[in-house]
Amino acid sequence: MEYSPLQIARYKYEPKLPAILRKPISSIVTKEGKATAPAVHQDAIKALFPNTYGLPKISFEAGENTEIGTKRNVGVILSGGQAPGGHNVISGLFDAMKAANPENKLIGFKGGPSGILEDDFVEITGEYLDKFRNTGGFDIIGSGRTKLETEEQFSICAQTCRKHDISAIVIIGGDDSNTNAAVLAEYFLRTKAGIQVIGCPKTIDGDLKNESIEISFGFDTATKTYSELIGNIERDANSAKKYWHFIKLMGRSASHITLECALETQPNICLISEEIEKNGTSLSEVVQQIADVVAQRAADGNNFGVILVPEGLVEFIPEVKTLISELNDLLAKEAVAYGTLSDFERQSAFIISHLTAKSANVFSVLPEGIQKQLLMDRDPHGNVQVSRIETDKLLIEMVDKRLSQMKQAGKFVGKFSGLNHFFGYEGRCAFPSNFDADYCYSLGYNAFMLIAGGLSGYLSSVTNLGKPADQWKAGGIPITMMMNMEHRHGELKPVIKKALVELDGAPFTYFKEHRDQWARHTCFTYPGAIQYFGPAEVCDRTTMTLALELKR
Ligand code: FBP
Repeated sequence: MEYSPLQIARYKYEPKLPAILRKPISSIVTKEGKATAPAVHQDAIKALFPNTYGLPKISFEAGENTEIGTKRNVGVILSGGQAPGGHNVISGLFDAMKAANPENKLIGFKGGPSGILEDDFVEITGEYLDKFRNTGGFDIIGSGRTKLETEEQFSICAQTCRKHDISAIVIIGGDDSNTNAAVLAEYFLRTKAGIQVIGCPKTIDGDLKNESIEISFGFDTATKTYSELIGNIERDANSAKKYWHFIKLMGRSASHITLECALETQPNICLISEEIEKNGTSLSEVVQQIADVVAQRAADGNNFGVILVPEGLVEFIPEVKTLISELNDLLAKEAVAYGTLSDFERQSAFIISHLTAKSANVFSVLPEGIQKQLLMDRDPHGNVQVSRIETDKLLIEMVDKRLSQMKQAGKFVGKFSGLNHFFGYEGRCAFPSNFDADYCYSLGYNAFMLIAGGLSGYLSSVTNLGKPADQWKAGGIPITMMMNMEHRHGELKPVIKKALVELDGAPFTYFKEHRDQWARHTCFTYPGAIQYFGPAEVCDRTTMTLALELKR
């Protein structure tokens, strides 16, 4: 196998740990904080999690740890979409396990949660792991979107663990996977299975965060990768001065990625879904707002610009949101009848005849390509696959039409030529930035410390991230503390609350204060590529979102 020079250099990188975790492993002990409780719905959550409700927060301190050397086998699962740094979580976990007892074994379940159900595994040895240290991707064991949620699945998990003599599982995933980790932890305690469960906060989307989790891993690298590309496009736009670039960015529901990229690159327009929903802005109004900026810049002689669009936008535009929810119900209820329709003309007529008049109207005016995308299969969680809806193209088409009308009315004198881009998969497997490499390694190392402390139902937590790594604080947060009850597919369920962009938060406030200036003038900034070697102020810099949030 051939390795690139950067790969070889990154294998040698030594991730930084918080000071407490740099001590000899047998001289670190857990310290219990105060008992915790979720912010809302305490009674309902307590009833569902009698064994893991109200657990204390955990930190670490110096002390003699006589239990750490107990021989353990641990299982690890990567769940959901790729995020840079996953390999380092596994490296940190492995190194802590081996430091505690060289006989400890790490079993990686392959292809996501289905790996544990099908007992598809690989033993992670030092030699196997070394090819993945500090590199992007999840290819060390693969990932998947199977949900671990039924008692039958939990019982199979217990059987697989017993077969390998596994006493703890680490689940590396987003909000849904960690919710399921908490349910699994509760099941193992209730059935006295003797298996601990620890979660790690992963997702490029940045929507798994709260007071105790400052950032999910992967957000830092993914946004830096997209910002580099956006900056390059801005420079091209400013050089050629002839295109309007519409750039759709991943992030499913939340607009954190789009907002961070806007803070880094200062585009002319950046749409934030959460604001559009709050203001009840219609699709037609969004189009008008964009057309107005294009017209203003054209009046100044600038027939070019850059617009950032979050991939989840359509789900936040009120009339499209209602349409999607009607379509979800309709496609579920009428699956059989709908399945017999052979071509799009018939499918579309069937859909229109079953929607409310308002939604039928919204559906009818959408371009056929978008109509088809809205009817595509849902993901295993029942969500529309927003990454496959070409909102960028939709907006270009609609803005173009609106500008033609404005031209006729003498309100637009200029040219409009739109180009579309979608950045998503480009950033999910990038070499982790130093921040993500260090953060992930710490999360994994820390996950083992929680296991060694006999804990279950906890999320590995590393905070104080605005400071250099040696000042980071390591610990564990009971997952039940982050839960609330939400309606999911018609049922009230305990879930970790998804963190959307807060419109009174520091990152959005900063953006709001500057966006008018960025719209009219050309204030592009060019972040350039992620730097892995060089001065700390360049290489270890975290996101503006985190910096602004932690400054408050
Ligand atoms: P997770 O929530 O599992 O971390 O995945 C995030 C994400 O990258 C979203 O931004 C995107 O909408 C989705 O995954 C794409 O899913 P897929 O990888 O299945 O195409």
